[in-house]
Amino acid sequence: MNRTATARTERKGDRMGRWILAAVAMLALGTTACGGGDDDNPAQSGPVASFTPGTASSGSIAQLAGSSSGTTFTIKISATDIADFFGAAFRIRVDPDFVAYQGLSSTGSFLRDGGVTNLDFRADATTVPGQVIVNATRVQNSGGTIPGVNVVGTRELVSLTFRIRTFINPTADANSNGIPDGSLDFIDPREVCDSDQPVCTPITVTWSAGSVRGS
Ligand SMILES: [Ca+2]
Repeated sequence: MNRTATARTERKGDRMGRWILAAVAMLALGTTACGGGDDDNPAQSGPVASFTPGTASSGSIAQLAGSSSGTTFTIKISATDIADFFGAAFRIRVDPDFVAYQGLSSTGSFLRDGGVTNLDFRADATTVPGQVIVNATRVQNSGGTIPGVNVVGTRELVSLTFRIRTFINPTADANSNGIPDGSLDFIDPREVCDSDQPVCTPITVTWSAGSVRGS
């Protein structure tokens, strides 16, 4: 170590000493050196989404948990013990100030069973602000030979991804618009159809929605 470097080290040591004294003084005063505790870790500074699922009882369509990362979360729209399931149409209402729709995935849908490709998966979140209008159905051919699916146990119909815009208390209505801020309620029109032709017979199901917290 040459003389210059030694001198620099000594000066650095002086600065460290002063910094420690300053820190001790702040502790003594009950203050903190960094007011935004997460400044050095942006990944932890924003809200994180936490989804609470619905209940997948027999004869239900329920929102179950998929993956989640930061503000983004995916819910699995799942059917449980429903015979001759041909298709479903429903809406999910969100509070648009708090929750934004991101996309639909049908990759894991039971409607694809048996290699059926006559399918129609759609989600429209722009026609009615705050409503995600979902269609997930097989499409019958002219011969009426495409069957419904006997759903045994709990299986995925589609996955929907959302993100939260801010911190959310799911049961609060902070913006006073009459919609709980973290709700993901199923709303009408909503229907599950069997494979009857030319007009399907509606299947009565229970609808079980979840909600999201941002904290
Ligand atoms: Ca609200």
